[in-house]
Amino acid sequence: GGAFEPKVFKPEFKDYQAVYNEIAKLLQEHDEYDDGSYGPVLVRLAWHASGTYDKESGTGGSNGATMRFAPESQHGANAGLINARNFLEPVKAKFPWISYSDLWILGGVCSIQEMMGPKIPYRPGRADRDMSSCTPDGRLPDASQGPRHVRDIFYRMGFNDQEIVALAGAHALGRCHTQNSGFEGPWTFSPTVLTNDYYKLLLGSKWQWRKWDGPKQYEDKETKTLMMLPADMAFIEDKEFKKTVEKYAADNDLFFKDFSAVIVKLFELGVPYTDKSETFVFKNLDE
Ligand code: CCH
Repeated sequence: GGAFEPKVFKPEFKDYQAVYNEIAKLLQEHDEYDDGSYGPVLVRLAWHASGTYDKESGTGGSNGATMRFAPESQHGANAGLINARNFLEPVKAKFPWISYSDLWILGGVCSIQEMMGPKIPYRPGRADRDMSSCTPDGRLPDASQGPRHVRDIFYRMGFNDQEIVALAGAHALGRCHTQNSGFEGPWTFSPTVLTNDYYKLLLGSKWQWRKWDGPKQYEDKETKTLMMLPADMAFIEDKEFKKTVEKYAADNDLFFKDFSAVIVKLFELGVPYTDKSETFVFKNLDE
């Protein structure tokens, strides 16, 4: 190039690994949140950024990070995700070259791996967009509904029944908060470690309606400390879904393999990759 050509910073694997390491370090440091980790809410941010995708129109998806803006930030489904977005702000300040859209997905990838989940291959290439690309309300699933609604929502993104059930295993992580969704409680006893426990509990526990003033949700009869949403129960009410629940309950390796594949697909919906896009597999902090 000529003497006056501006030097463009081209981030490589090591640069993205540095961002990963920074997020992982902050996850360890900020153990004051919820069950000791921001990991679950970071996974939820990456999912809600991606899950607005509509395959017919090609709109929505993680490319754009439009949840930074109203009206999308104010959609009921996104309540509480400000905590995840704020958590990542210091990372954005330290690595200003990464787009918010790539950063939010990297936050999800890092959290899954650091919460003992499988490797999640990561491809950067998302560009931030302005508020004119905000998606309409109603694209994310409604927890009070059943199998029909769950299928409508996930078929719109391009997923099949097996993939829908594999994605739902993420509810091994985190909890519901009355101040966000109205629902309350965790799905599993170890909400900061990814396992196939969600499926095991769906099949193995007795579920009854919780008696309370809040929205209709289930509690486990034995300890009354765990919960399921009506939309979670869809996976054992429906015969086709239930077959896949049984497979994952019996085989954690199979769940990890399928979960990794399907979450990569979710995170890449609508992202305009080129032939030159590289895929990175990050080292965990303790590797
Ligand atoms: Fe979810 N989820 N989710 N979910 N979700 C909630 C919390 C988490 C539904 C409803 C809810 C996926 C699918 C569905 C996470 C990951 C995924 C909450 C509580 C509701 C309600 C929010 C609150 O109160 O803070 C419904 C309905 C569906 C599908 O039908 C998928 C897919 C994923 C990821 C792959 C994670 C993680 C959480 C915990 C967040 C936290 O703050 O702990």
